[in-house]
Amino acid sequence: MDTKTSEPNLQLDYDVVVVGAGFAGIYALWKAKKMGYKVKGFERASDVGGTWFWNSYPGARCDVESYNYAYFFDDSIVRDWEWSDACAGQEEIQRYLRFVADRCAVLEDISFNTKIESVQYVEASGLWHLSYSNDKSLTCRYPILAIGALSEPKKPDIEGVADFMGDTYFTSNWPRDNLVDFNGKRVGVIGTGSSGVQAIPEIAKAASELYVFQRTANYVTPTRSGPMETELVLSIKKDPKAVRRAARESFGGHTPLAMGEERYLELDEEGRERALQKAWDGKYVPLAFRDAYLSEANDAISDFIRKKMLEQVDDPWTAKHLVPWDHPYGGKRPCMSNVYLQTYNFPHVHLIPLSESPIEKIDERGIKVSNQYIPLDVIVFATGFDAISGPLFAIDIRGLDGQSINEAWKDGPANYLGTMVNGFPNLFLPSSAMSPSVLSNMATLAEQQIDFILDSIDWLEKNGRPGMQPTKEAQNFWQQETLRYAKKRPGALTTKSWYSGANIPGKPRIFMVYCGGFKRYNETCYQELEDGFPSYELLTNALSR
Ligand code: N01
Repeated sequence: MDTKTSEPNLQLDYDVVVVGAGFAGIYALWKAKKMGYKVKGFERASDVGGTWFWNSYPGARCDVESYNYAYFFDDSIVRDWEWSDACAGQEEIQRYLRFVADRCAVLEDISFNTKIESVQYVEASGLWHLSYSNDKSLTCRYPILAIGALSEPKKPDIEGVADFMGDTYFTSNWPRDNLVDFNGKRVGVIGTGSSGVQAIPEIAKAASELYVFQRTANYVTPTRSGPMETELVLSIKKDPKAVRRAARESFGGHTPLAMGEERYLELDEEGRERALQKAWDGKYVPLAFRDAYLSEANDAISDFIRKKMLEQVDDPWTAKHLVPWDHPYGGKRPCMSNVYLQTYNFPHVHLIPLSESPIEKIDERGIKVSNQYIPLDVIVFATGFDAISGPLFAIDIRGLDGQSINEAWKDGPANYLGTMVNGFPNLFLPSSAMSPSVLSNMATLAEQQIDFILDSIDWLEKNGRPGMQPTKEAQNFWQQETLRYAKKRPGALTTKSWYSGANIPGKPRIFMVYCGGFKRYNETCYQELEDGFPSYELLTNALSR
């Protein structure tokens, strides 16, 4: 279809189309409907859940506390749901999302098992044209692509993957039947990020031999998983709105479990060690000091965690290789587990550090690393995602003049406030680049961004404006802001991480997460709204811009 000029009289099918039925998508459908818009949802999976649908590998669990990692827009939902664990597992979170979708009566609005293939702006009519299921399509004025930041698995980039004759699994797309049987098998796991760290101890319970292929070691601190504190639960249920307000006023989109009361710079060596040990015992070691954001404080935290990690592994060679010496704490996404490091104390679990013995290739029967050949029955890829921009690139998205999002972002993501892109009027992108996204509580972010997006749509409708897009100047400013705060975050610009696209060969290296804090982000969004969107171009009619 000619996106530029054709179809001036395109029929409007829906006001709002929401793609994706995870945290953001479910809330968007409910809220848009409640505001009186005609809505439609699409989900490529067979059920709601998003991330929590696909990543059903053994051991999958959230390491943000459940009482924070939840919706707060409806008091009765908060009061009627009981979490069984302070950090709920995948199955429970997916069940929770189904419960919410059901309660909000949005299931009937969603077409499941339906992948949106293209999203194209039709300038002549000022509408978006979405196509799916090969030959079906519809139009809307406001597409909301709630497709998540970690939903496009990284494609295997190891020679010979397709030759392997044994079973292969991806943590990011685990079989729904749960019939994966590792019993008595020789298993290889590639990848030691959050998914690998959670799956490895579970796989080790059944496998006869387990080989872990580790390219980069990660920080691993104790998980906060365990029983919910009754008093905390009662206080949350008493006033959910207060929790919601507090989360938006916080730095990370949630209330931290605890935080050190003293400042690193004001303590002597002994005081620092005491504060670190207290924080370790209380499971808040990243926030051991009030000024933990300082690089000196972060260095002390990193060293302390390294020391604690070394203590948990019996074999000194394995211990040394499991510890991240190459980057500071927080440079990559840290992991949490009480059992991961100890797993290497079992005689059948072997660490293969790829820094010393890189993978040469995979063949029919196993993996060849530089100094040995390892025969395997099963390979598990815990190799992560083409994060943040990858999910958008997997859809053919075209804006003004038929420009694709891939072209617009060929040098890295450019947007304003993480939600809108110049050249793509009325297209909304929650949980995308340059929002607090993965460095905040994604559940809080989902509610905040959908509120802001729908309030913006409502503003357009009430002011008789057919559309908006951020100016290029606003985008440049936001890129600079994102960079300015990234510079302050220890390790952000010096560590190879998926935060900056370094895990995908050829991807531009841009730090893609806004780390100025949730409060500042929320305030900046709502200041725009209050001031009538000064950083945006407001369309006067469908054709003018
Ligand atoms: O993915 P990752 P993930 N050869 O990219 C390695 C969230 N999450 O699925 O670090 C060899 O972190 C790669 O090595 P390197 C969370 O935000 C949350 O584990 O690139 N190795 C790395 O070790 C998390 O950060 C939760 O050198 C290769 C691993 O594979 C995000 O999802 C649970 C390789 C990928 O780690 C992604 O986590 C799970 C290759 N060719 C996930 N390619 C919780 O809330 C990649 N690797 C607990």
